[in-house]
Amino acid sequence: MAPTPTPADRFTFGLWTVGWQGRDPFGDASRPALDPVESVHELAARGAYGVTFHDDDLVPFGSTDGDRDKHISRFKDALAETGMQVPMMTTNLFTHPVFKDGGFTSNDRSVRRFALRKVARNIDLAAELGAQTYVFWGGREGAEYDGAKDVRAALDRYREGIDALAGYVLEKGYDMRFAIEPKPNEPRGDILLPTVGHALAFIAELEHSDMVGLNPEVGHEQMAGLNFAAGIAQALWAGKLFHIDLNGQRSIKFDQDLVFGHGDLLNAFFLVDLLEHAGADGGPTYDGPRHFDYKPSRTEDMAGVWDSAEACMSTYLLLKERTAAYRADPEVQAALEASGVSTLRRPTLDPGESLEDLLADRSAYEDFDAETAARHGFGFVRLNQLALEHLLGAR
Ligand code: GLT
Ligand code: MN
Ligand code: MN
Repeated sequence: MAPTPTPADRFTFGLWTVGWQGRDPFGDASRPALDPVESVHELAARGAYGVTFHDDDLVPFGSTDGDRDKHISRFKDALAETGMQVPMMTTNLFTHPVFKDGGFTSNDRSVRRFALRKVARNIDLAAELGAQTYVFWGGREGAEYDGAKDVRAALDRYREGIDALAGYVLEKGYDMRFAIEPKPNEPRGDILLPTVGHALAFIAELEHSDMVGLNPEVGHEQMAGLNFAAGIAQALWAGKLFHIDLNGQRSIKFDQDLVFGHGDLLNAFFLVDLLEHAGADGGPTYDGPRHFDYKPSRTEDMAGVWDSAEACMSTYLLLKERTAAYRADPEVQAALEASGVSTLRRPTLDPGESLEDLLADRSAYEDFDAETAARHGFGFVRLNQLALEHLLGAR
């Protein structure tokens, strides 16, 4: 039996996820438009904690101020009726053709200025709704042709944009941090800040780098052939995991945005283990919302949309249970010990030991028997099989 989600699990969904109508480069919409108010009610009924959205998900691009107010006010009513939260918001800088060459990094300066205004306006709304994380996914910030974009200038403009907006948040006194979402490609041929690593390096160059972190997405790292759980571990290590986009992806291909776990399931198992049980005290390492950024497959009707939202949450909870059982299993603990996993936490040098001391330690080099040390196996395969057996419910 799959566990039942509750708001305490802090599951959130983008309005654009369940609201995706199934339009793709080859086909028209396969589902009707979904009213954001209905999404709030349907997700609340299923135990979600909140929703997230782009400005244009709630207020269609080009709406009058009067219409904008109406959209916002009935959405607020839905939040009040259901108790749903809005912990994260973001900006659509990719759908309207004005952003065809990007927002912050468009070669057209007037577009860059318009983009900054569009973000600032929505940051005000985000603050009003209590969103503490503001995401920047630069899907159109990139190019198809190497000669078409001066990448160094584009990075300057990207930094200028984030610095200016971070300064705005600080000046306004909003309780808000920024989270950059990397993606290697699609819709652009190549996107700037393609991976967690690139984004971390970029953040280090920012004026207000302490208030800027990451919103990594499972599928986006996997599109680049990278290990998502390992990337998340590095983001945590750097103190930069501000938010997360959970979904599924099967190998290096177009962005599939499948249900969480419907891709590399074993990596999802270790991701949940990392998020939930890898803190110093055996508790969570990440305390933000568990946010699903997936697309209900185009083959599904509305019943299938809600089934897929439930699937994301129950997969997460099942993995949480399975990883807890894995950690509690004495055989796993013995295997972890035998594999030296916990020993890696021990510093390589003794307290107070200098490199000079190490150079003087004959046991570390002159008398070290590399042949003997090379002979023992680490038992990683057995450890992985134990994880798989827990994952399959065989233990
Ligand atoms: C878009 C993208 C997602 C981002 C969203 C935030 S929008 O659907 O594919 O990965 O998280 O802008
Ligand atoms: Mn995606
Ligand atoms: Mn995403």
